[in-house]
Amino acid sequence: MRPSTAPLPPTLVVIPTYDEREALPGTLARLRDAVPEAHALVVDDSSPDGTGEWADEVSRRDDHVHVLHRAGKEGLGPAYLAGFGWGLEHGFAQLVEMDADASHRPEQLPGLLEAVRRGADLAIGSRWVPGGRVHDWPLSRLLLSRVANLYVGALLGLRVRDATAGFRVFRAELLQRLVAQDIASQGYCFQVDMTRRARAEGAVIAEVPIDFDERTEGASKMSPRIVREALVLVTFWGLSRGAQQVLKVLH
Ligand SMILES: Nc1nc2c(ncn2[C@@H]2O[C@H](COP(=O)(O)OP(=O)(O)OP(=O)(O)O)[C@@H](O)[C@H]2O)c(=O)[nH]1
Ligand SMILES: [Mg+2]
Repeated sequence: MRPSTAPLPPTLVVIPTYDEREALPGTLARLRDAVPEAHALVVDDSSPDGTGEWADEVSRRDDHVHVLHRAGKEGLGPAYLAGFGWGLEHGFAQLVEMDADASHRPEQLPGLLEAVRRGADLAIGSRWVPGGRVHDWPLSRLLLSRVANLYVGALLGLRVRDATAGFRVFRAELLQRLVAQDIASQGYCFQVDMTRRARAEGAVIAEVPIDFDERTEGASKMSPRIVREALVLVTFWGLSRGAQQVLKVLH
């Protein structure tokens, strides 16, 4: 897909961080090069390693970089919701989710933005559509992501190959409707939850193939607790969906 030359609608890239002092500088520099018109909002949960203070310093010399400080580590979902709230208040027309650890290539953001320009309300950078790739993941992580996505697909019928993906662009109008709902999920299933709610809103969802790189700096925040939360919530959502379908047939 060739990116358009039309001016970019006001765009905010929300980057949640917890102890990303090593990884964030490279990611931010690549983002500023790849899409210079876009603004970045670092949402830092008081990282002990000084990520937030470093981002403050950058924001003083770059008016396209902003920082939101939160009191403590509360998980990915609440950090994104805080960042989205800030972005919607400041009038951005599209809001991007991107990890700080360079697993998502900022150079591939124009492809996602182009999908929104062509009509998608939500563009998902997908590892599991043709052309999508994961580099340097151990077999265990590959299996976890594949199995999780097959499970989500079977239970929730989202018609999305990579429902746990964290590289996304939302049109502000859609996001406004989603954040008005009560979203409690914190870890991975936050992404599934947003996808499920976007489908329920009748949103146009596009999956764009991406290259996903294993992080080379800093430590993963993935934990058994996050996997458990996803398993329990996805199963619960699947059962409620099944029950609703049965009720519909009976009426
Ligand atoms: N603000 C905030 N950011 C978080 C929190 N947990 C994770 N993050 C950030 O969310 C992004 C994704 O987290 P990762 O640790 O890379 O998790 P992951 O990509 O699922 O796991 P890996 O593939 O192992 O890296 C990174 O930018 C993290 O710094 C949190 O509790 N608060
Ligand atoms: Mg990561």
